[in-house]
Amino acid sequence: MDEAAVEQAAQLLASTSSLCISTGAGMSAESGIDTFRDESGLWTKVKPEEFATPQAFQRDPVKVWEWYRWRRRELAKVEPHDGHRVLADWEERVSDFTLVTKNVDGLHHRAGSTKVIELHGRLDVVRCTGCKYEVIGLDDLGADPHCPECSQRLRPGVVWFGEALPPGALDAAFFAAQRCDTMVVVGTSGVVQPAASLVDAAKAHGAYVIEVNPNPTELSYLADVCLRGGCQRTLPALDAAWRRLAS
Ligand code: BV8
Repeated sequence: MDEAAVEQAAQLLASTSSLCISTGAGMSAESGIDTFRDESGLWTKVKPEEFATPQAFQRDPVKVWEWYRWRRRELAKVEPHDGHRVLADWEERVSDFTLVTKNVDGLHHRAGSTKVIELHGRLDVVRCTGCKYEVIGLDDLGADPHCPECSQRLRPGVVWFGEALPPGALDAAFFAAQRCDTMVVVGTSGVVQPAASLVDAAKAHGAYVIEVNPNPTELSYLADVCLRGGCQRTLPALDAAWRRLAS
């Protein structure tokens, strides 16, 4: 790991008074959850237009549900890692702290984070397509679950491509991005919109940007510091460097 880059990033954190974190699928890779666009990512195995759009669900709800049923089963086996726990600790380190995630795995909450904005919903939420009924948790709901209240089909509580993000969440995320003085972007390729534009919004008003990602991304050009490593080790190393400066 590039010690000088870690030190430089720690200097930025030591002087932040408004910190915004933006995480993507790479945040959970080392917990054992596939990312989407890495060489072994989900989109190399299935096509998003066949599994992650309202049209796909309309076309073949049982096929789409089966894919989410499999992802929910996999999610039930994994735990947050030290990188998730570091971000949970940082809530106490900075009074104005926001964690925005595109992840649907709930691992930030399980690691103890409370100030979380979830832009794309949750895999452990299943909701009715016909009424307000919803089920929380990862229990197996069978091959083609229907609502016990109105008998309509149930669907995953996630935001599909072509669906609007939860309006309150998106506004709150941009509000945090536009007021932070430092943004740490962890484990995202920066492809999916409008979430990816949060970094532009932060940069546009002069925030420092730290990228934590083993690979260069579409957002790297906006970063003041790039920490090229997996977040399970990089975030604890950054945390330790920050604590040394603060002591
Ligand atoms: C919207 C939930 C408008 C579901 C997800 C045509 C029609 C309609 C919309 C569009 C269109 N063209 C473009 C769009 C916009 C579209 C979009 O962005 N498309 C992209 C593909 C170009 N966006 C949308 O459709 C959004 N909605 O625009 O609505 C609207 C407005 C009003 C009314 C109606 C409509 C909705 C987007 C949400 C889609 N849902 N997920 C599910 O999970 O099944 S997206 C899903 O993919 C994730 O949530 C996440 O956001 C995204 C994956 O991105 P990343 O998190 O960045 O992950 P990725 O695999 O790409 O990268 C992983 C990174 O981690 C890599 O860089 C890797 O190097 C790094 N990494 C790996 N290991 C580690 C690591 N980093 C650190 N440590 C490690 N160990």
